[in-house]
Amino acid sequence: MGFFDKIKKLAIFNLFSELTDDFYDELEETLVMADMGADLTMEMVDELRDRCKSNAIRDVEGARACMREIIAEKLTFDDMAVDMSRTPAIVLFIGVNGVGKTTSIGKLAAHWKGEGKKVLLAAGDTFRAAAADQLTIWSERAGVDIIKQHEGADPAAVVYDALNAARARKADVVLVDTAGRLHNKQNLMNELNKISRVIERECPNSSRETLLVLDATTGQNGLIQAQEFAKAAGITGIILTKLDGTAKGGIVVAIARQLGVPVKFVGVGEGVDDLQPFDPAAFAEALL
Ligand SMILES: Nc1nc2c(ncn2[C@@H]2O[C@H](COP(=O)(O)OP(=O)(O)OP(=O)(O)O)[C@@H](O)[C@H]2O)c(=O)[nH]1
Ligand SMILES: [Mg+2]
Repeated sequence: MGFFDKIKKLAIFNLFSELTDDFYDELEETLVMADMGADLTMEMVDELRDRCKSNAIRDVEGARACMREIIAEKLTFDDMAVDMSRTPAIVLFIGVNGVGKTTSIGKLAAHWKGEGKKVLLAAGDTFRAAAADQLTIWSERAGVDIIKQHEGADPAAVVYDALNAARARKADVVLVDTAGRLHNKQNLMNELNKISRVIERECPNSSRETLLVLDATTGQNGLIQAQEFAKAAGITGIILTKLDGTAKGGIVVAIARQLGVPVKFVGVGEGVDDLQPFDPAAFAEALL
């Protein structure tokens, strides 16, 4: 079983034998149903028609290969990997409530630890005591250190502590958890800015990423929210979780396209191995 086997294939290419108008109509409908969004669907189907015409492709298998290329192209950016060139690299995880921030940090901590990196977790969600407890369980599971404070502490102060610890312990990467928040809550957005300022001040030479965590099952609505969020906080990549819970893998393409930043990881389950670096070509192949 490959990692993307939990994503439902779009069967359209098995239903037709010729590239008729019916085929293209059905393809459009299938892509919209898969959460690609109407605009992106039109754009891609037009591209497919053009490419099939200019390359004299007349069979469905040829069109399938062509469509895979188109999808993979839309998902490929220069900076697919998390930048860890300047240590301690700092990765901030943000997003609305319950999308999978803490779980993704736990999975990534295990993943990077497994690669031999020294990982440190920062429990920047001080909103509930349970949040730090949850992250602590993940830190124990992954065998990595965690820096935390009491409930209600200033998240920026936790991050400050974590960065000092990271320098002292020569950590390769610090993963910063934050409380779930809505993009339109200005005070909570200011809190993220404060965290960013602390990072900038304490570790001006570090590699930095801000990853927006999105729940794939919220589909097109989540996309609109995410756009606002990205505007308010600034993001360098996306983690798309819960792709196992939806038959609508097209949301991956729509999000990367509309936010203009790469999907860097996808989650397909609650287990420690259910998060992986995102591979556009493998994904396109799984989808079609
Ligand atoms: N099926 C599935 N469940 C996931 C995935 N990622 C996270 N979850 C589950 O989603 C729920 C919420 O995950 P959390 O990591 O606590 O989410 P969060 O964004 O930290 O939530 P808050 O801190 O409350 O904002 C948990 O039950 C996770 O196990 C995924 O890729 N697939
Ligand atoms: Mg959390």
